[in-house]
Amino acid sequence: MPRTIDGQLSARGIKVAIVAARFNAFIVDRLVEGAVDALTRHGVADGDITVVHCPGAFEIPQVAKRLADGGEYGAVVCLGSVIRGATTHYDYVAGHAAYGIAEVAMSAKVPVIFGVLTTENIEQAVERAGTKAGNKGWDAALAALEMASLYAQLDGGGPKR
Ligand code: INI
Repeated sequence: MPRTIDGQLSARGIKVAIVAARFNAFIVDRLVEGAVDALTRHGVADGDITVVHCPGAFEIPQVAKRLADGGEYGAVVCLGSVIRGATTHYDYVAGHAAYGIAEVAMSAKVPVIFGVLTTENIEQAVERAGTKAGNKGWDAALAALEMASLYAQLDGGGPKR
């Protein structure tokens, strides 16, 4: 039997930061609700969750970097919503958010999770923010717990508590 390493989804004691863009807040607020619900249902205390708001998805990477490097949080969840119909500079905003978060994630010691919706229209965003396609904030929060647990095993220490 090969040795396998899997992250667990229970994370009592972990501190989680959520970076949430205020742009398209009617969508992003639903993602934040989903993320907080997922975290608390899996054992994260309310008081161990911090939500940091920034203007838009473009600013998420710079805020996430500070939170990831600060040493206080065991995971950072990035939430936003970029809707193509709403802007001509969709590609710049969505691309920068994705590449920027990936860049932060690669150098951070803690997991930095991509929970930014990039959709063609408002309807697709609504579908992913708690209606027929689930809630991507919830999914991102679970990815954060799994990755924090995985890092703890791969790095040989416990998750940041
Ligand atoms: N920010 C978003 O988070 N989503 C969008 O759809 C969006 N649009 O459409 O432009 C958006 N723009 C703002 C951008 O993220 C920055 O906050 C702004 O350009 C200031 O740097």
